[in-house]
Amino acid sequence: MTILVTGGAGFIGSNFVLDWFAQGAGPVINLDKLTYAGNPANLQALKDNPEHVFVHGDICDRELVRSLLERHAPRAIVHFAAESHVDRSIHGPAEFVQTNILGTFALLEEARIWAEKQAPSRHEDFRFLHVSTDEVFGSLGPHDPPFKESTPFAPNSPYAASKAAADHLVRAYHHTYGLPTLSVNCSNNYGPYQFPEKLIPLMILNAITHKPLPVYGEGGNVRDWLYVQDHCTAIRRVLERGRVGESYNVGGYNQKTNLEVVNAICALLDEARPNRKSPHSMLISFVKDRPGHDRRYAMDAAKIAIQLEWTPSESFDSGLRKTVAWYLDNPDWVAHVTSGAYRHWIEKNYANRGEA
Ligand code: NAD
Ligand code: TDX
Repeated sequence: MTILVTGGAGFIGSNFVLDWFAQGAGPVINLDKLTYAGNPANLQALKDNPEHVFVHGDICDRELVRSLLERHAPRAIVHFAAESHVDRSIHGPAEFVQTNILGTFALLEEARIWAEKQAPSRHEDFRFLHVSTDEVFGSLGPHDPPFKESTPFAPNSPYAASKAAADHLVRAYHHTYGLPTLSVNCSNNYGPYQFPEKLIPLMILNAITHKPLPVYGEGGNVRDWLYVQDHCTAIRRVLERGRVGESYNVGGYNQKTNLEVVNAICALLDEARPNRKSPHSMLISFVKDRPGHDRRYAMDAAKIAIQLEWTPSESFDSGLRKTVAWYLDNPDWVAHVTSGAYRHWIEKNYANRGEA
């Protein structure tokens, strides 16, 4: 049966849709506004697949969402669509409130109204799955235990606050209206098709073009890296077997400082694209820190491991090797996403950072 995916032309959404078809899991209606982060080229492999229906539109457009639900009667909504970059939320939070909070509200309302009109068994089988983030839990100190599902929310950036608000709405729609919801809070994803505003693709692409590698602060902030394919497997598992009304933390068990990540990328590029004059790590440049920069994220993913038997299968070394290879092997994709508006963003975010 059909599912409705939102944001399926973005990084995680497109990996999810490609993976969904690779599993032969059924038709997908893919609703995406194609913001700067949405890229139809990510879905090129599906261009002749009649089971993939791409709809260019906004999740805030309630009439459009209503018509898609009525026409396609999906068994689930898998909701990825969001403004997703913390630095952009610092420069301009309004879009984050609009899409992440009001857009999620629009989807929840239309899903609730539609689901309530279905036969009881159909209503019971329907799922609304929200893809959220570890950032809703705030920042950890070096010796704090990882975030659990029960950790209180303490979002610090406008992005994190908007995702936390969306999580709260999802929870309320289950509690108040009985909408069969599920939430996944995951750590930093990396892998193919990630827009190069995020740490890993930015560093790969800057390094191969011999540009400085801008590490915020002293590079000691820690993230828990999750290979995107593992995240897609976790989402499928939660959709199939997750307990309605609950949330699941998903992490990669790969806590690394940013400097460790950047050095690992440089070492892989020294192998793949040796530079006779100097190692790639010579390009590292410590720049002014992100305001309110969360120090550390780490996920306790025991609940999904015990209840749903999911654990990640990629190690950081193998996942990073695949990721670097993908960016080196796809120069056309890279050329397309790094033109025009991307250059404006790089100028805006990095021009006044100087050295730390
Ligand atoms: P992304 O920025 O790469 O893609 C977002 C997609 O949503 C784009 O295709 C964009 O066009 C679309 N979109 C934006 N606004 C829309 C709107 N109003 N209507 C319809 N489509 C719209 O994001 P991503 O990294 O793939 O993240 C996907 C989801 O996962 C987000 O909800 C994000 O908060 C969450 N998440 C991401 C990470 C990560 O490391 N990337 C980690 C945890 C959670
Ligand atoms: O140029 C940079 N230099 C740098 O040091 C960039 C872009 C980032 N960083 C640091 C900031 C973070 O400590 O690297 C770390 C990772 O940064 P991002 O890739 O921007 O990710 P982060 O802020 O951790 O948020 C990500 O994980 C949670 C995603 O972007 C979110 O969508 C997700 O919810």
